[in-house]
Amino acid sequence: MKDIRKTHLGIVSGLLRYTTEYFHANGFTQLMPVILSPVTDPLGPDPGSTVIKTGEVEYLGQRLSLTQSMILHKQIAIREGIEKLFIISPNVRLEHPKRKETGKHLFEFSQVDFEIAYGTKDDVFKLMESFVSGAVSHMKIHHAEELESLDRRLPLIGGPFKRYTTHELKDKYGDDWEMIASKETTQPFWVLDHSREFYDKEDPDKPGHYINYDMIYPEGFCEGLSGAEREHEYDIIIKKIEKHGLDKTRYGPYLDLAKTGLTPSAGGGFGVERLARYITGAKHIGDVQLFRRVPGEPVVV
Ligand code: ASN
Repeated sequence: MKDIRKTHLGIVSGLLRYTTEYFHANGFTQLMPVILSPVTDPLGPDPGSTVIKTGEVEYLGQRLSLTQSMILHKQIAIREGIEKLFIISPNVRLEHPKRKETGKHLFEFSQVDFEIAYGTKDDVFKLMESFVSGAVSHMKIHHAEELESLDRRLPLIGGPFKRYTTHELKDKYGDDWEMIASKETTQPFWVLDHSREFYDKEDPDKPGHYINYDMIYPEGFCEGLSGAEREHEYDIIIKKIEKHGLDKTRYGPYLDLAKTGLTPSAGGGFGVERLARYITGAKHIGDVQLFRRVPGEPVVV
């Protein structure tokens, strides 16, 4: 194996260890992932998405989807009474081959998905600002030689991160706001108010605005986390599913539970490989995977 590949994998391993310890130390229960389920994240509507189709398996007469994210399962777990949870979960998103060029897309990756019962966006911001700042300093101390061999001079970071809205960044930088704003800074930042999936909460005081957020890595590494405060009221969820033109029958088991009451929560998820790419400075995200899953590249093993 090439030395550089080994170095990347050593850093991924260090990040997994740091992540697991961080969430445990903060009182989160680690859950096992599910890979097949009748319900999964619709990942939209999102005009920017290039997911071609949802992976599906027919098994004993049931149509099961491959997990695109565990968001709906997180809401169900919170409803079951688990107050703070996280999962390192394989996500399959069958992206268009043109995504190979972005350097940040994979069609199979691992997401650290977490959720906090009765949490707010500020709880998530605090948790993640301390997580990312801690990850950077941890890696600089404990993986100094590897970072040196990659010639990665990783700037230290600290919270609180700046907060913007999608609207102000679009007005300032145009449609390519994410890349331009990311390249202009050495510090991660938050971008609030994205019009997207039904499970992200619409601001009751400002219809058409959303209490959701992305965390953007600096230096051109772009989006690393997305999350939100959640819709938990059945009537609102149904209205949004209808408005988005989604097939209600695909969400049957989730909706049955929502009808009997979901618990308010907030959370988010970040890709392990995107975090590793930012830490290592890898040119392409596929370089931090041992078994590459890059859209448009044949799968070797
Ligand atoms: N994990 C994200 C969340 O918690 C959802 C996603 O990955 N699409 O909101």
